[in-house]
Amino acid sequence: MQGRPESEPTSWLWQANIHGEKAENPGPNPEWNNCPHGGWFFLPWHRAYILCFEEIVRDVIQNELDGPDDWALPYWNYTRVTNGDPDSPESLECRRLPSAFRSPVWPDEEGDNPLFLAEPDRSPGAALGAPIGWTEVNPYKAMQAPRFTGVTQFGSEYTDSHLLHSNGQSGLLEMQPHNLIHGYVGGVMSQFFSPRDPIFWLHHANIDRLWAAWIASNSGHKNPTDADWLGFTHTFRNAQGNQVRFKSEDLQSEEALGYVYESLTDGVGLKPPERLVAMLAAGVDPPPQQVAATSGPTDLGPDALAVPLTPEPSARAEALPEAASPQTPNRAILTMDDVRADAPPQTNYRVFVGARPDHEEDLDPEGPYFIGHVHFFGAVGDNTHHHGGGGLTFKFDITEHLTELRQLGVWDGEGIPLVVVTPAPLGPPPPDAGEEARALAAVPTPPPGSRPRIGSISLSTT
Ligand SMILES: [Cu+2]
Repeated sequence: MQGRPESEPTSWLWQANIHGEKAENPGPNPEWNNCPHGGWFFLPWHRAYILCFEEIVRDVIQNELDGPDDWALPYWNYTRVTNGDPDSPESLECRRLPSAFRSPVWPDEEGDNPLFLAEPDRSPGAALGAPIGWTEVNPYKAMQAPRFTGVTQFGSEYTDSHLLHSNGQSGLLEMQPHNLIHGYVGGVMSQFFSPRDPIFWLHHANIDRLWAAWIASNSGHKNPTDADWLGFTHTFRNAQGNQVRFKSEDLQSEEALGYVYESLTDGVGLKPPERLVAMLAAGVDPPPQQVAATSGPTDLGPDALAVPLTPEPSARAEALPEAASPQTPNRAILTMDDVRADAPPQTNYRVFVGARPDHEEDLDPEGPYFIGHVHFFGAVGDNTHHHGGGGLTFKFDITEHLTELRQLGVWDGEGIPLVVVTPAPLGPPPPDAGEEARALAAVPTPPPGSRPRIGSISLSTT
């Protein structure tokens, strides 16, 4: 497929272009640049996408390589945990970019491995096999979501156009582990032409499996019943290069589509400590009042960065402590707007509120200060054709979080707690990695010129 010309629908590049083109000024092909993110078509669209890709690969394997006719696309089970311990050697192994993708040569030491990409097309950490942190992949919150539709639900909120790429907010599964795996692998995977990296397809097979697992795990878990979702048509190409169309309605059962997963119960998340209370903010009504904000963009680096927010002079001093009280229905919402980078930053970031940046114990993703993640998937370089020139938006409902900080006595309700942003650390590289590699992998460092940044940060109350 990689040897076929880009003009052929069954070529590697055409297939990747369906998701997103690499060109700065993409051409007018209506079948390209179609990936839907931050909306409720994310799951059905990607299911049909990997199904057609699998059919094309199987056709090559069968007819050109004389291989098995039951070849199937594998899934990368980075959410797998053995013995209930995310830090066991086996669990860590599952969260490394698989070794078949990290070696420049085939197992017989010959030739170029077509599954391999060199830096900077992948992050240094992923390239070395340093595992992504469990905190970044645990799908528990998504898998427990009672409904499909809604920002704080499994599959994102009502979406009127499938061409909504990133203006909307990702549903829980799309956010984690999906977006954070894109950010961990980095390089090509952090951009909309991510399917050029072969690991893309195994990543999405696992996301697809988790959708099937969510449906199978609870009879109350249902796909949308709205005609706008059910009736939406997704267009792809089959192994003969012909157009094939699927309605979301016809993409609800993997068995009906002719495939099953080895397991729908392996790697579906572990209950995190009770205090992980911050969540994506749903549509907020009435419109929130801003109580504090940054005055300019915040550039992120390799170190924990404290971002002070300046109080809004017109805001009532009691607005924030009122919201952070179990006795009032008011909410406190932290919003990060225009999150973007000029080149792949090769790391995800963790966000804390109320933490002391120089106290490592405060920067614990299971501690009371952690509120969530920011990533740069689809907001790298010139993405104007994808989301109107703006970067990504993240909203966190930190109401319960602030209430807990008051109860713990680390915030007195006066003043604005510090926002602290720090790169998400990776686990130890494989034992055979060199000393230099270990040092490199331990602290993810955005490459010079990548300039990951948050355009503005604001704190609002309802
Ligand atoms: Cu993806």
